[in-house]
This record gives sequence, structure tokens and C-alpha cells, in this order.
Amino acid sequence: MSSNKNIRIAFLVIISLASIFASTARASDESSKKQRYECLFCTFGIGLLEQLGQVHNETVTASLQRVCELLSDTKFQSACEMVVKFIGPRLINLLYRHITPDVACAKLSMCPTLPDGRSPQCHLFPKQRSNGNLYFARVDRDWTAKEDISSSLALPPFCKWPGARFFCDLFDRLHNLHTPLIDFDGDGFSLAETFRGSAWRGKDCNDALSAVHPGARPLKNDVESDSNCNGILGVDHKTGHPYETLYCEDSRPLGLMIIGDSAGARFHIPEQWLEARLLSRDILTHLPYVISNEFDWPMASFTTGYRNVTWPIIDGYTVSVYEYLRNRNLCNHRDYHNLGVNGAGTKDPPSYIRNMTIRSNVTDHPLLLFYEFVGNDVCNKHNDTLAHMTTPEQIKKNVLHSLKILDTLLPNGSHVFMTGLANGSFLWEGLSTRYHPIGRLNQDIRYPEFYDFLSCIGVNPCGGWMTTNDTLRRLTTERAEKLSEVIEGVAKEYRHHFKNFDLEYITCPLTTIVEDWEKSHGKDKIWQLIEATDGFHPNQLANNLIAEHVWRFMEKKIPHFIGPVNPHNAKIAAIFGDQGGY
Ligand SMILES: *[C@@H]1O[C@H](CO)[C@@H](O)[C@H](O)[C@H]1NC(C)=O
Ligand SMILES: *[C@@H]1O[C@H](CO)[C@@H](O)[C@H](O)[C@H]1NC(C)=O
Ligand SMILES: *[C@@H]1O[C@H](CO)[C@@H](O)[C@H](O)[C@H]1NC(C)=O
Ligand SMILES: *[C@@H]1O[C@H](CO)[C@@H](O)[C@H](O)[C@H]1NC(C)=O
Ligand SMILES: *[C@@H]1O[C@H](CO)[C@@H](O)[C@H](O)[C@H]1NC(C)=O
Ligand SMILES: *[C@@H]1O[C@H](CO)[C@@H](O)[C@H](O)[C@H]1NC(C)=O
Ligand SMILES: *[C@@H]1O[C@H](CO)[C@@H](O)[C@H](O)[C@H]1NC(C)=O
Ligand SMILES: *[C@@H]1O[C@H](CO)[C@@H](O)[C@H](O)[C@H]1NC(C)=O
Ligand SMILES: [Ca+2]
Ligand SMILES: [Ca+2]
Repeated sequence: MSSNKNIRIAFLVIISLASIFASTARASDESSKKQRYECLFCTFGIGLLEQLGQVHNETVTASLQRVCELLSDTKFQSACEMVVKFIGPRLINLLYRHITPDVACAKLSMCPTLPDGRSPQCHLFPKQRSNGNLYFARVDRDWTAKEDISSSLALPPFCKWPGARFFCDLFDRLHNLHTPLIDFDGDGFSLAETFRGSAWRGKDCNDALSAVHPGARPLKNDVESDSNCNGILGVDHKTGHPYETLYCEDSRPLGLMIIGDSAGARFHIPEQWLEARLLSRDILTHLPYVISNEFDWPMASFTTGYRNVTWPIIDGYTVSVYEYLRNRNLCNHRDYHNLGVNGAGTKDPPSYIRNMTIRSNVTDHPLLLFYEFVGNDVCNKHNDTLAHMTTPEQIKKNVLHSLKILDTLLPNGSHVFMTGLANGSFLWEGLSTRYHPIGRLNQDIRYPEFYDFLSCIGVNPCGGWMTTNDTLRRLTTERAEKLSEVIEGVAKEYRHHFKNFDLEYITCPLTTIVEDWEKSHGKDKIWQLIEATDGFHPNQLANNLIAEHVWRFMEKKIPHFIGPVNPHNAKIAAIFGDQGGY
């Protein structure tokens, strides 16, 4: 691969990470917080650029200017070109032999500095590499410290860079809008996959009629057209009855919905994007798609997964509760809804579920609804102290508040399945001795260094578990346990309290499958269940194990939550094939 291509690819990654981080911070409208994310992307971006130089023995070249050619969308491309024109020369001017990415970002004033105003306060990369490799071993001599540029280096916040507005606006939209961007009939279902489209909720089969959408009770028995998008329509000429009536009417159809967090939405940043040796054009093909889905992969999640993703940036096939539910009753085809929101905890759904839960309690079928928050109630981006965590009293209020709202939204006969919080201590058990993807090339950054860096710059997504402090990890787990007990208590006390649904509780399935994995494979294999890049979320294998575990639990303990097996499945499959697919 040519050096130019590598540099271009590195910058594409940097820019997209930049926009993600900038936008995450924007949610808070707090400029200091925004800057902390800029530090994160700067450090990873420049670190990656440096490693590409090592891998391919090449200098940082003027080919920076062509980075944006990789983007096919012209709007992306021109915004990207403006950003690169702005940052490229500044960056090139700054780099010299031995400079570490941390120092470079401090000099760019994108990371916090010590009182001298120049040295970085936080370090991800060691000051010297133990393997003797130099940082930026090959820098074009013309660039080395030509001029003192320190005075001109104070950069404005990322969103104020020329061209960056485009990316920041895009991410504002992703953050604030949890309903489909493209939805002409306003029924909450889309023909497009991304921007909260069919990757999240079953694809609409008529985007001009709001009465037509997945999960609808069929209109006029679907004699002439398919009103619930399950692919079943028409009349059986032998009996003269509509197929919907024959095969589905008595089958107790159920949709699947999840109200949850990033673990429920299946957050995943491909580790290949942070490993210089693995970066290639192919690896980046789906970058715009991934950004437009908020770095979530609901189509492969343990709840609403509906297809196998065969791209190299996701590992393994998809097993999901939706898939089981659909195979149990093919009338449920396409009736899935992933309402996961990155960063959400139990206090959040009341502000958005009314708008997101588009389900008519009259004209739609009931739901099996997952209520899933594995950790954000004990995790936060401040330095975690117990004072920042949700209290048992508060979580009871939060949960009941959401349930009361749901009781006004869900069709009668629905079921709500609540999961407890995880015991996040396994993250440390699984990862503390392993290298983070950005540290694999030089074997110099393990997860403890990664955690410390995130805490130091103030963006650790779970400072209570992703920390070297054993006491804090133990206290965080204890609080999570207490909160889980409260949720379990609510599920028992209010099991039959609500008009439109009953309740069931399950011990955090992530914790259960991790314990089982540890028993069968050993403690040194726990890492196999964790997302490598963030060191935090359950990965594809874990998602699949969770789906199997949850399904077995439901079949055994609460079969009425999943409805009966449809005896007509074989006939439906014979007549309707893949039922229109997805
Ligand atoms: C890297 O490239 C330089 C200049 O082209 C060359 O002198 C050097 O031998 C190369 N190093 C390796 C390890 O290939
Ligand atoms: C994915 O592939 C596996 C293995 O081939 C298969 O068993 C499974 O049904 C597929 N899953 C989906 C959601 O299509
Ligand atoms: C929810 O939807 C209503 C009406 O459609 C709208 O007025 C309101 O702004 C929305 N709220 C949020 C938080 O998006
Ligand atoms: C159905 O929903 C409407 C509006 O949300 C609500 O006013 C009504 O009480 C609900 N009906 C039932 C039976 O829950
Ligand atoms: C709701 O459904 C349950 C059974 O699932 C039934 O017993 C109850 O009467 C229904 N309530 C209403 C208001 O239809
Ligand atoms: C949480 O998990 C750790 C190991 O990962 C274990 O040592 C500890 O006992 C667990 N705590 C609870 C309360 O289950
Ligand atoms: C958080 O803790 C780290 C040490 O783990 C410290 O270096 C950092 O300054 C703290 N950050 C804040 C915002 O208090
Ligand atoms: C570890 O965390 C505990 C609980 O927050 C705190 O009291 C203690 O000072 C921390 N220890 C260190 C070495 O930072
Ligand atoms: Ca529609
Ligand atoms: Ca139909």
C-alpha cells in the first residue's frame, strides 16, 4: 500500500473520531468538557498517524491534502477538505523526531498542560519506548522546528475549525434525535437503514401511509396489501380465508422493544481502526454508515439483532432474542425496535420515551419490552465518587417513573423484562494485563494506562470500574448490587400492578455469562467477551451468549412472555419465503 493512502486513511479516522468526540461533548454544552474530548481524539489520531509511519517506514507527507478523496459523499468531502487544509500545515510544522503524541497535543493546546503551558498534564504514551523505537523516527527535515509556532498554535474548539461545522451539526442531529430522520408518513419507521432507520426498527413497507408499519394489527386482514410489513398477505384460495387470519390471528403476535443504554444498542468501535498494521481502505468502507448509526450496531445486538454482519470490522454472527421470537412465530417478522441511547441511565427515559415509543395501544400488537441499564447509574465521566452515583431511593423513583409512562403507551397484554446492573469488576479481571489496540504495535499501552489517561483528561466512561483503584472498583460493584436489588424489588412488588403489562426481573445476564465463561474457559479468557477499543462494552460473542441465556430463561420461567409457537410456521415459510427480508 502506498504511503499516501495510509496517511489519508489515518486522517479519515481522525476526523471521524474527532466529530464523534466533539459531539459527545456537545451534549453538555460545556466548553471545557468539549475540550477533553478533543484531547482524546487528538491523542489517538496523532498516535495512529505516528504508528502508520513506523509500520510503513514513511514520512508524514503533503498527501494529507488528498485525505478527503476517500469520502464518496461530496458534502462530506468538501467539509473534510476544509478541515484538513486548516489542521494539516499546523500539524506538519509541529512534528519533529522524538515528540510523543501527548506532547504534540499539548502543543496544539488540545490537551491540558502543566502550569508551564507546554508540557502535557496527562500521558497515554510513554516518554520513551522500551523497545527503542523513536517516535516520528522519520520526519522530513524541512519540517523540523523551522519556526517557533507555539504562539500561533492556540486552536479554536474543533467545531469552530473551517469545515468542522458540518460534522458537528451532523452529530448534534445524531445526539438529539432518536427517531428516524427519513420518515415521510411519520409512523416512526423508515425505508433507510441509518439515522435511526431500519437498523433500529423494522423497515417500513409503505412510507406514505402511517397506518402501515411493522407491528400493526392488520388492516382488512391484509387481503390485498401487507399492512404490518411481515410479508404475509393475500387469500388462501382453498379455504377462501385471508392468510393473516388463518396463520396469525390466533398466534398472539408480539413485537420486541428495548429501552436501554449503549450496551443494549451494541456500541462498537472496530479495533482495526486503532491498529496501524490492520488499517486499510476495506476496513474503512463502512465508516459513514457506522457514524450514521451513532457507532451502535442494533442489527447485531442481543435484543434486536436481525442479520449477520459479514464485514471484517465485526466479529462473528448474530444471535438475538428478536430472532428467536420471530422463529417462534413468523407473524412477528420485522417487529423490532431498538431504543437504546448511548450514555443513558435510569433517569433518562422519561425525557424521551414518549417520543420514541411509537406504538399504538389500540391498533398495534403488544410488546415484549426490555428495560436494560447495565451501568450508567454507577458510571459517570466525573472522577467517580459514590456521591455521583444513583442512590437506591433515586433509582426506585426513576424506574417507577418510566413504568408509569410506559403504562400509558404500551398495548394491553405487553410484558416488561427488567435486567439488573452488571458487576463490572470483571473488566479489570479481564483486561488489566492486556494491551489496548493502540498499544499493540509497540507493546507499550495496557488498559491500566488507558484508564488512567481517560480519567486524567476527564472522559472515562466508567471511572468507578475502569480504574486501578481496587477499593473504588469494589465500592462501585457494591452500589450496582444495591441498585439491582431495588429493581428486582420493584419487579416483584409491581408485578401485576400496571394495567397494560406485567413485570419480570433477571440478574444482569452479562454478569451471568461472564461468570459461566470464567468457569468454563478460565479467568485469563474473560477478555474474549469485552469490546477491545473501549474496554467496557460486551462484544459480539458476549451479545450472542446473552441472547441464548435470556431466551432459555424465558422459555423455562416465563413462557407467556414469548407467546406460543406458531403451528403454521412451516406453511408461512413455504408460501412467503423470507417474508420480504429486511
Ligand atoms: C526506511 O526508509 C529509509 C529511507 O527510504 C531507509 O534508508 C531505511 O533503510 C528504511 N528502513 C527500513 C527498516 O526499511
Ligand atoms: C447468522 O449465521 C448463523 C450461522 O450461519 C445462522 O445460524 C444464523 O441464523 C444467522 N443469523 C441471522 C440473524 O441471520
Ligand atoms: C416530542 O414530540 C413532540 C410532538 O411531536 C414535540 O413537540 C417535542 O418537542 C418532542 N420532544 C422532544 C424531547 O423531542
Ligand atoms: C391508550 O393511549 C392513550 C394515549 O396515550 C391513553 O389516553 C389511553 O388511556 C390508553 N388506553 C389504554 C387502554 O391504556
Ligand atoms: C388487559 O389484558 C389482560 C390480559 O392480558 C386482561 O385480563 C385485561 O382485562 C385487559 N384489560 C383491558 C382494559 O382490556
Ligand atoms: C464481582 O465480580 C468479581 C470478579 O470479577 C468477584 O470477585 C466479586 O465477588 C463479584 N461481586 C459480587 C457482589 O458478586
Ligand atoms: C481524576 O483522577 C485522576 C487520577 O486518577 C487525576 O489525575 C485527575 O486530575 C482527576 N480529574 C479530575 C477532573 O478531577
Ligand atoms: C480509592 O478510592 C477510594 C474510594 O473512592 C478512595 O477513598 C481512595 O482514596 C482511593 N485511593 C487512591 C489511592 O486513590
Ligand atoms: Ca408507514
Ligand atoms: Ca401482513
